[in-house]
Amino acid sequence: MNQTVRPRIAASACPHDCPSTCALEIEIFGDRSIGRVRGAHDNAYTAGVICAKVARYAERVHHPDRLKQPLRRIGAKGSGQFAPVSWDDALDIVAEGFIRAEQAHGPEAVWPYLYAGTMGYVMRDGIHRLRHAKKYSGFFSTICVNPAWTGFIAGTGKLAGADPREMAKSDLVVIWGTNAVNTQVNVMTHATHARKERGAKIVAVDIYMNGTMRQADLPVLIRPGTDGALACAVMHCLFRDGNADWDYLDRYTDAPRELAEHVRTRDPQWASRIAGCPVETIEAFARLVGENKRTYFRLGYGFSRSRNGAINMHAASCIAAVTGAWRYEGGGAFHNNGGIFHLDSNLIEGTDLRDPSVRMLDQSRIGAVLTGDEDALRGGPPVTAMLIQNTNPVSVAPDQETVKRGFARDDLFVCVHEQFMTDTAKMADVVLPATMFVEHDDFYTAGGSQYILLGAKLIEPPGECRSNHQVICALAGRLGARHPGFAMSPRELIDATLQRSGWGTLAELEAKRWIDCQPDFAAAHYLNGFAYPDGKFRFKPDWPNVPFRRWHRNHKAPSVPQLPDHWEVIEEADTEHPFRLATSPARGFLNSSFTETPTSRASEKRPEVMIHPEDAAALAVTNGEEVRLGNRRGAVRLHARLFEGVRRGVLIAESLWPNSAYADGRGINTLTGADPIAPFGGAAFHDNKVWLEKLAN
Ligand SMILES: Nc1nc2c(c(=O)[nH]1)N[C@H]1C(S)=C(S)[C@@H](COP(=O)(O)OP(=O)(O)OC[C@H]3O[C@@H](n4cnc5c(=O)[nH]c(N)nc54)[C@H](O)[C@@H]3O)O[C@H]1N2
Ligand SMILES: Nc1nc2c(c(=O)[nH]1)N[C@H]1C(S)=C(S)[C@@H](COP(=O)(O)OP(=O)(O)OC[C@H]3O[C@@H](n4cnc5c(=O)[nH]c(N)nc54)[C@H](O)[C@@H]3O)O[C@H]1N2
Ligand code: SF4
Ligand SMILES: [Mo]
Repeated sequence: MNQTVRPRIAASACPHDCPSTCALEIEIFGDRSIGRVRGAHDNAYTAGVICAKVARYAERVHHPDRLKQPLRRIGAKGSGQFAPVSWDDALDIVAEGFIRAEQAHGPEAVWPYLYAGTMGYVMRDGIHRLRHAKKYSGFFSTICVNPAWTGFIAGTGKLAGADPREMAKSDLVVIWGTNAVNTQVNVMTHATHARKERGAKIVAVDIYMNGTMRQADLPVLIRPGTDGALACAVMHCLFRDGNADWDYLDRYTDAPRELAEHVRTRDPQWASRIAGCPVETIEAFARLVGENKRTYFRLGYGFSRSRNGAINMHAASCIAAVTGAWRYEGGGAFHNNGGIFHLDSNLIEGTDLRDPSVRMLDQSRIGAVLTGDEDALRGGPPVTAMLIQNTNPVSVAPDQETVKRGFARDDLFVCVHEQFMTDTAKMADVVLPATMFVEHDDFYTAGGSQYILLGAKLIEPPGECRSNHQVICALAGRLGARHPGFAMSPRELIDATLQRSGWGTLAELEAKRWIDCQPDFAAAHYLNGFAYPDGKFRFKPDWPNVPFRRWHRNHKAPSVPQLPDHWEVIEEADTEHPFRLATSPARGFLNSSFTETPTSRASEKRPEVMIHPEDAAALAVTNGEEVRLGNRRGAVRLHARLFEGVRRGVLIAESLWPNSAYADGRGINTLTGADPIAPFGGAAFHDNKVWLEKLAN
């Protein structure tokens, strides 16, 4: 790249699966190169700040290892032996593979599998149009948001909350179960603004002293999976100390007296025994919440990734209703804004072609699905063909040994469309090279703020890379799939979708760069009532009927506690497995993305597990020593890092390294389970019991 040439600056949006969805400004050189990436200053949420890994995006776009031509497998499955092939031949092979599967077992034998490598609507969701048109097996998305969204909606009735920018106007910001310093820097921008401008306090609730906890005025360090107990004790104190807003409770909530009675026995002593944090810390937390009506609860995903995660999310969200914090600017709760954008997704997803009788397969249970588990297959045919876009399940999915056994099947035909030769691409029969966000047109909505943003094509892709949309439309042609969306360009799809959804035109979005979709104060704070027919917040949700993904009940409704509580369904440690392991996100990576960029790899160094020095001493493990972690699902080898900031009995492995970065090729998800989280599924990535041993040498 010739840095003496002055670049032009182009607007874009970060495509990654991160709540922030930052508004970007990107240096463009000619029609093939990008330079530095910065956060847009005039975007009120991004406010000029982005994370380091995306600031260095040129490393990823211009990475020498990018896939640049279609490949066909020539060695054994997983051997990594591929030969180049033309696009036409590659697409023919894929279409033939799908037709063969359909002829043998019916269309449900084909399973299109996706996730959020790009959050762009056109590129991420177009694969649904193909599956609806062909009646391929459905994709029940559970791996990330399911427990958290269900838990939040259980209370409010809707996935939306107080304007995230209001954090800057709060007197107390509670950052609960999200390591915002790593995973969404902008939360810290607004929370620290409140601290500077108003003397606001920051409370963080987490299971280790991560970067966010270290910045908090009051870090509340608890045992994994015990947030329900903490929330109950905080509510106990609020009722006890006269800090409950009874006028608000009577007007806006369903069962306040039952709740008050229920938490009367759940005092800080009770919670301290379960959650492990001192009674004084719980009292101090409750006092801060009680004394500051403008308390903003920023509830993250982390604490929902336990077997009781949906219940715990709901319990935490109840606190704001007890104090009536919702009444005040800078007060209330927020998790995600998915409920405010009301997009008409039909042209992109082909929802008009959806046949509700087609089975839905659980994303998180991909291992069970591919190894023929009858329950996972829901009584239907085996899966014998897959198209995979924007995801890397051989690394990111739980129960990795089972996933690997599934992908190793010789009777399974797999096409992976990717930017890099990932753990999943290595298992494919056909690998197709994909564009990156600066190389195609798309639009985005932000989960953690309130914008619709445009990310237009800015440069030409390298080699023969093609976008997801191009691949889906080319396959649709070969497979005889029909829908108006297949004949439209990405720009036409964006324009038509915006217009149908009431958000203007593409030309308008292009001129403005983003649309601020923030509902007004009364709506965002539910001052006209919560989103249930009676307008009341639910302390006592009707769990099986929480208004989320009503169209698909994948799991038998388990008996979930009716009121907020500590639900004892987590994988508690036992004598054989004395440790609890969480696999929290690493700062330099984004799931398995950026594990290929040199500066991210350098910042993360190597796969490590954090352990308390006294636990390490008891096992005679020294700092930096290689150890083995295991449970009934398998074992992994990685290096111990002694750290006072984890609790005794808890281990933290900031993930997700590629499997090849581990001594024996087994990644951290070897240890995580795929049994669904109640009530609607999900993966309990931070809820694992394990043993730890020194390597025998
Ligand atoms: N740098 C970076 N950024 C990312 C990602 C990444 O991998 N790396 N991933 C992206 C994605 S896909 C998502 S969904 C978001 C997720 O972002 P977050 O909302 O931050 O959720 P998690 O990343 O799962 O975990 C956040 C924190 O929850 C803690 N935690 C785990 N179990 C418990 C518990 O039982 N109780 C409490 N109180 N805390 C617990 C973890 O230790 C961690 O510090 O981040 C996105 N941003
Ligand atoms: N142990 C553990 N496991 C976890 C988690 C955890 O906290 N701990 N977090 C979980 C969570 S929250 C999530 S969301 C999942 C995420 O898991 P994934 O959705 O698999 O996310 P990534 O690992 O980022 O992989 C996305 C892939 O998409 C590719 N990609 C990006 N853009 C495009 C595109 O436009 N076209 C195509 N064809 N490909 C593209 C990237 O190169 C990358 O390889 O992981 C889960 N796994
Ligand atoms: S903070 Fe999140 S949205 Fe913003 S640039 Fe980084 S990964 Fe993208
Ligand atoms: Mo996620």
